[in-house]
Amino acid sequence: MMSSKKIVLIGPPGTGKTSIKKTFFEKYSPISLLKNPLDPSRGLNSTNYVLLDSKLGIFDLAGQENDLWLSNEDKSIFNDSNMILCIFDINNSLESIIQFLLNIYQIQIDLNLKSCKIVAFMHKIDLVSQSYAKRKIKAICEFMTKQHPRGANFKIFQTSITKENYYYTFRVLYKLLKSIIPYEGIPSQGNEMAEFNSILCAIEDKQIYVEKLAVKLNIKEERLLSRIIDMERKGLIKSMNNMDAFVLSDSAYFFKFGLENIRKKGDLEENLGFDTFFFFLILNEFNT
Ligand SMILES: Nc1nc2c(ncn2[C@@H]2O[C@H](COP(=O)(O)OP(=O)(O)O)[C@@H](O)[C@H]2O)c(=O)[nH]1
Ligand SMILES: [Mg+2]
Repeated sequence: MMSSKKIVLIGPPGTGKTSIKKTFFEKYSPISLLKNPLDPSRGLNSTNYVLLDSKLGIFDLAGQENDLWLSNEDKSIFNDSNMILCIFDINNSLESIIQFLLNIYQIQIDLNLKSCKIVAFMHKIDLVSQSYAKRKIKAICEFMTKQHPRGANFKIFQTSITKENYYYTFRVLYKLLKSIIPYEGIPSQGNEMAEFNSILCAIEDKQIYVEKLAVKLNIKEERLLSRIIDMERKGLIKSMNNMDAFVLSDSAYFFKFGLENIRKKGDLEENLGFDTFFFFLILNEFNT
């Protein structure tokens, strides 16, 4: 039996809810999401994903209709949610962020969502200085813990889908996902995953030459090619015209960039990165 989990994404219009969902869960290019904004979403867009033995429903609530979701009639949208992820633009006003969070806490009480986690993302962190972000987050945390006692286990993160922040943001998501779905370590298909991981690590440029890479990894070209085709299916790689050349997808490239930076600094256990990669890889849209 698959367990079902529900995450609701909510926040003011234009904060990046749909971009986060599309790039991390569906491997859309973060570069094009940043360059060519999506049409503003309307209403409710829910998508089902499979993650290990769980079904994961992600409900993307369009910001334009917040008054509706937060009003009495439509609050039912939050029923049975395991997590409410409030996504703000770091430049949203402090007052509006706090008011929004208080509304969400009120919904949690009204609907008796006892085990539902409430998390805030201060998104587009790339647009501000670190000290600005730090001060703002401190102010929010102080309000939520001191002036508003229910917020004692309130969690808040700095996020962005830009190259410099992509890996960190996914790691935040990965930890949140792990906290709501049953997970007992990488399952048996882990060997295949390890192979994907070493392929990803071995790619030096954005371009991939199968022949060269096969030599480097000391595996047969045929085998490498079939792995690459699997990776393409997972959105990590894109093939060029005739299967001779491949490129990493933008999302995989950003992910790898962050992972390597952390490895360079030497403060990452090999396995931690692999675990994150594993989650990044296995998030698949579930077509019904
Ligand atoms: N600077 C910056 N812009 C972002 C980021 N994420 C999304 N955006 C932009 O924010 C705008 C709104 O994004 P969208 O996902 O449609 O927001 P939604 O209305 O909350 O679903 C788009 O122009 C995106 O390119 C980010 O991390 N940094
Ligand atoms: Mg949207």
